[in-house]
Amino acid sequence: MLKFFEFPKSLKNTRFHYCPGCHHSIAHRLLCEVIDELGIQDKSLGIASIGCSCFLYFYIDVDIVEAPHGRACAAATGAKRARPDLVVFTYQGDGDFASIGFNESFHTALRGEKITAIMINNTVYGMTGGQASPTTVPGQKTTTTPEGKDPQYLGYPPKIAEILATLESVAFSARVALNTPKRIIDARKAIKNAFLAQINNLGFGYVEILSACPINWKMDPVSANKHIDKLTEIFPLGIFKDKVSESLKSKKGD
Ligand SMILES: Cc1ncc(C[n+]2csc(CCOP(=O)(O)OP(=O)(O)O)c2C)c(N)n1
Ligand code: SF4
Repeated sequence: MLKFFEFPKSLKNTRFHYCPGCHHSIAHRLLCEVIDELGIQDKSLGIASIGCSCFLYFYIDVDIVEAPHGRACAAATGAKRARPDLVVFTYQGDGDFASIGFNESFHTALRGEKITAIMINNTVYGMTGGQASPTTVPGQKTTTTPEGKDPQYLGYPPKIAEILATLESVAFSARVALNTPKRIIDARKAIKNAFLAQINNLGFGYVEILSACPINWKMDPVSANKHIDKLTEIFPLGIFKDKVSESLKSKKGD
């Protein structure tokens, strides 16, 4: 019988602690599907961060190190330099990657470390109760912006995928979303290419995933999914840098 669907080998068969409608769990599954497809379970090292996904090791059956408070990319740098044979990835929220950890994240990309970084952008600090993060959008109500975020006071949200794409050392940079089946398929391809950037020694690989946080957005899961469409007006989906496809094309032309 032809099998279309199976439980990923590298995803642990356990219940997620995430809130109903949270996209972290979809992102975990896609990550595991890619790890399985590339056959890298035994040589993958994940670096977990602070935030709702800090218990990554409960769910993903690869070696995982915890490097909270924005230090995931720095820890990944050390691990990859010490063990270049490993496939090293970080899994971070926007609060972790783009706020407390922006310095580490940016400079790791700037140095072109051969790692893969996945950033879950849900526009808030989810774990701590929905405070504003740099990616909180203008007008968004959070626990620290109860009247709605005023960008004149707190700044406009940074477009991290586009910013990183400007760096020579970045081999792959994309922004994806998980609120429709087509977008989930595209997200999977982007995650795979961000790993191939590392595996083929091309440079830093980055995927930003627009993710629903229904509980802190104070929405039901369906409305939160629809809200992602609004977010794409501020954070456009797309592939902003892709040396992976370029290198595959040039290899075919050889
Ligand atoms: C030194 C320090 N700074 C900040 C915090 C608070 N803190 C815990 S999780 C977190 C960020 C979580 O937000 P995000 O990275 O967006 O992940 P999410 O929970 O939304 O998935 C922060 C700032 C802390 N615990 N310790
Ligand atoms: S608080 Fe938000 S990010 Fe955290 S588990 Fe709940 S829905 Fe997901």
